[in-house]
Amino acid sequence: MLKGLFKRVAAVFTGRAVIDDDLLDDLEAALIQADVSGPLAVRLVDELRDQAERGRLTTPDQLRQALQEQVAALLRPYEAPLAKGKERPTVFLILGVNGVGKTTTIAKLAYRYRQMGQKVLLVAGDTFRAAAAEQLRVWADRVGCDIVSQKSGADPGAVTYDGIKAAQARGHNLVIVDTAGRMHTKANLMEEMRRIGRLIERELGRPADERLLVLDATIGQNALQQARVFHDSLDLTGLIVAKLDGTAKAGIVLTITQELGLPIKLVGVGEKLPDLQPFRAETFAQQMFA
Ligand SMILES: Nc1nc2c(ncn2[C@@H]2O[C@H](COP(=O)(O)OP(=O)(O)OP(=O)(O)O)[C@@H](O)[C@H]2O)c(=O)[nH]1
Ligand SMILES: [Mg+2]
Repeated sequence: MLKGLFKRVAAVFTGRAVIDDDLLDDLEAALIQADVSGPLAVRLVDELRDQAERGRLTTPDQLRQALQEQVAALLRPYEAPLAKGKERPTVFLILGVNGVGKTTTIAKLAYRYRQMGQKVLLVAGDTFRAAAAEQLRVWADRVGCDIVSQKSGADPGAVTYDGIKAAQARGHNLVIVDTAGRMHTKANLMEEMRRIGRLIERELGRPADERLLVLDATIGQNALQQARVFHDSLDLTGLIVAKLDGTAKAGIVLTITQELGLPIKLVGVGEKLPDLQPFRAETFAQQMFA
């Protein structure tokens, strides 16, 4: 169980005996500090105030319970399983800005599918950073899966092409394509990503089964803008929120799902291979006050 996801929100309740304006105002401020968007925080607290005025919530404890239920209800539509290609191989394209946790997440994903007995192939599509392919290879060895790479500076499209051809020839169930971290503000890098997306579509006869954006839960509001830009150019199928173990501002999860309508497919909760979990609205809401 993760702790402190909404540390400041949880703290608002300590030592409170009654529901009053002071408590509700502090709650609204704490939600915003936890990166819940302003309009959403206001809406949530207004609903709670309304319930309190009707006498349906009488203690701070009931208020906390009601908030937890609100959050679970808001997030429930955004739970979703990972897709499976209608033909082999299933292909996942993993995207995101620098350092958010893409490569680690890919290793965790590979580990997960290996545990299920699947034949997995990683594509070292980050040809930009010299050590990137090597980092992925170390993970592939640990997980016990295959990898396709080329020398650094190679065309990421060419590596991706090789990877798909290899998987088709050798019967892999799943191909996961790593990509270089890119700033969503750099149009040429986003165009390169779109090109890789088109190449996958051409080779598979369908788009990559998952186009997943990895977000760093610790960076706050900037994640929303990143998600918008990536979604506009690559028609994302979902999000992976990494580093959820290290944040007290998990409100960004609420903000992004409500604003973009994208499901959260997985959450990263640590640096080790098993530290990747399906996103569960109920669990997330419980963790708010853990
Ligand atoms: N605590 C924690 N750390 C994580 C998690 N996921 C990744 N990290 C750490 O974040 C750092 C960056 O991870 P990478 O996987 O290399 O990130 P990347 O997006 O591939 O980075 P670039 O390829 O440089 O763009 C590493 O130190 C990881 O161990 C997580 O869920 N929790
Ligand atoms: Mg990487």
